[in-house]
Amino acid sequence: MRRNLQVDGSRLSSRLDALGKVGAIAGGGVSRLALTEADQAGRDLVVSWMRELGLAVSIDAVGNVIALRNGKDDGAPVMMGSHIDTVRTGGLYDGNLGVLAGLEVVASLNDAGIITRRPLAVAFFTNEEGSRFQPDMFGSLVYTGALPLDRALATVGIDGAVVGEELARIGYAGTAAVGKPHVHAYVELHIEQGPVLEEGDFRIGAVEGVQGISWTEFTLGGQSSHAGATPMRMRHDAGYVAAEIIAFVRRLAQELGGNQVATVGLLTLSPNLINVVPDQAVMTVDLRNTNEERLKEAERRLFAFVTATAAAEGVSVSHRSLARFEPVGFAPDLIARVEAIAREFELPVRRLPSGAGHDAQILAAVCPACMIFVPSVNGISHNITEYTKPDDLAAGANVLLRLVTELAE
Ligand code: HGY
Ligand code: MN
Ligand code: MN
Repeated sequence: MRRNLQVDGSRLSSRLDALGKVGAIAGGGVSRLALTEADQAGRDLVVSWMRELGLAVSIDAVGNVIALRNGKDDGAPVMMGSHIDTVRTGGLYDGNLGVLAGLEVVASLNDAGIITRRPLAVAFFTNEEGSRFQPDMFGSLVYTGALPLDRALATVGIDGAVVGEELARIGYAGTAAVGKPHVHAYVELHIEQGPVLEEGDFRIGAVEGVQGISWTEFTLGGQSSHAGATPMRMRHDAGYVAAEIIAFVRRLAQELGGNQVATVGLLTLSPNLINVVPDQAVMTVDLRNTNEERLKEAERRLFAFVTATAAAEGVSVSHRSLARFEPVGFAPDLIARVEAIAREFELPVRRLPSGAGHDAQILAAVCPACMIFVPSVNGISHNITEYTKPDDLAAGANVLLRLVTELAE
């Protein structure tokens, strides 16, 4: 294998820019929520590139797309992948980099006339973000058998859409089987989405694993009443309880410290009118920690606070878990290889945990898996100003190329 093989960074950047035009929103960002028309258009574009590169494309029953490059031998492929669905205020790189860098690795090997011993695969998994349909890492959970297909297809989104119907509508209700993963090893290149690499002037992150994730939806039931005529002593104000919870989760993260983070990202009041005391609030709480025991402590404190605050206001509470993942560690030998390859390429590298969830944490249950991070400028992501420098995109893709070709021999 030619050890000095490099990717074509400008070809990678031009594909990222082209995909970034699909579902483009004002200000330079992207909105391609899972299984929307914009997601369909993004899928169609990436599948066309996969076919242009001579890959055999398969679509499974939950819309995961896996493109295969034959090796000299048969057997399980070395897989590169990520996702191409985005949040509503998405950027050009979250997920897209891992998929398009996989295609760039294939294109570079094609240009060099190199056939690896093991087959290679480039995948994008359905609905990694989990914004429209929960849980996140949805497609890779089904692919690995961790989420039953029938439950996945019946999942109802925040807009009332049903996964199975949306897959059929956009033409990605595939026939390839799910729950039978066939992967020798999985490598995901991804932007860090936080400030750690940039703050330390590192160019590559050798990701140790992914922190635990706890997503809960609370439905608070109060009593609508007149904003002017109802004395404060008579109120059962669901909006007030929601506001107390929002302030509490910030304090909770500060009190627990360390890696603890806490977010209320979704809040819907009804009837949501200026002169009516809200009778219902639906809200989500996202808690994360690298330490499972601390994450459980955070959940315990949250539920105790919600119960007491709602009871004091005479407001009812119901809740449902939308996602729950324990922290995951990646394959130690692969983490070490990411670090060593970066050093060989004279790229400043450090180990770090991932703050965001990724498909790699799900694949890690069925094969050796790892991630390569590249810096996010200003540590910003899930924001239309998300940016990673072209040289860093290429550097990450070169580390991916080297590691994947090693694993494929
Ligand atoms: O929420 C996450 O960590 C990922 O963006 N799905
Ligand atoms: Mn992502
Ligand atoms: Mn994301």
